[in-house]
Amino acid sequence: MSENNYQPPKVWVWNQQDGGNWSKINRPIAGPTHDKVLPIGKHPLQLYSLGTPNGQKVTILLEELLALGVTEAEYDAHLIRIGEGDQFSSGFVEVNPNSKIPALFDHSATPPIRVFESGAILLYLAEKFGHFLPKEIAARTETLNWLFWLQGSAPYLGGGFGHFYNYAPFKIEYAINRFTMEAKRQLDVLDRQLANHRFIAGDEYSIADIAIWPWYGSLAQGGLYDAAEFLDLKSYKHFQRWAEEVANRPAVKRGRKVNRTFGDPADQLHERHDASDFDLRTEDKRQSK
Ligand SMILES: N[C@@H](CCC(=O)N[C@@H](CS)C(=O)NCC(=O)O)C(=O)O
Repeated sequence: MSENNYQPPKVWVWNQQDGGNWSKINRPIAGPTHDKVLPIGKHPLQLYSLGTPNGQKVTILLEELLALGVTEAEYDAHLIRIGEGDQFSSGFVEVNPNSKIPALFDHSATPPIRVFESGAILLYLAEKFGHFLPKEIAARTETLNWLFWLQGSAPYLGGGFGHFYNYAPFKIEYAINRFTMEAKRQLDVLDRQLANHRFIAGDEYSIADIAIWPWYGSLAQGGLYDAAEFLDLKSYKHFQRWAEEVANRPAVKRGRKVNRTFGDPADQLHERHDASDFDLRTEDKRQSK
């Protein structure tokens, strides 16, 4: 194994040059960097987000609710470009003091309710509308087990494996080994659970699937980090079967497009204010005008 000779100093001092790809946005302090009010659209639900896996969780749930005919779940999705520091505006810090997408204001309440942390947003919307979270105590608890599992596990996949395998300015064998081991262990957890269940928490599609798919399902389909071969993803057969079934749901396909700023322009809907935006305002259409 390769080594280096770095010794931590007595007191850590921030060196902005050290941050690799994310050095522009990573800071050791919280709080706003500039004054800016958030835009407010026409629906009660105002989402401030970006089409990363954490952002996709919420737009997939909202599209699933709308597909069930829950018209009160209509929403405006405003784009927060985290690479440009939009998450540090005074308005965004009011909706999420942690300065991370996704964040939601529900204006159907007075004063409006703020919801941050994608897991909290999924729980809030599932409870508010009474879908995708079973009411019976055992099934509800199992669903929440997996929702909390995802919130605790995904940072090892994204901030750990994804960071060191994909984003770090140089490859560190120790870090890649440590987080690959954990990512593969997590994949095996999912594969074993899905060997006996159609969906993550049982027979019913739920916010557990909606939370887990954008991270692990997308990874399974080669959509994250281009690591399918490295992680030998095809060997997790039950997990692959589930990933494909969820990916084929029309609401999942729509939810993945919202606030997306990368990939095929036909799959990017930077802002969503109306259901017709999927037909009229994707980037391919906007660019050809
Ligand atoms: N635990 C949070 C994580 C959210 C998160 O990490 N969001 C990232 C994008 S996926 C972000 O906004 N990063 C901006 C930053 O770190 O400044 C959640 O689940 O909502």
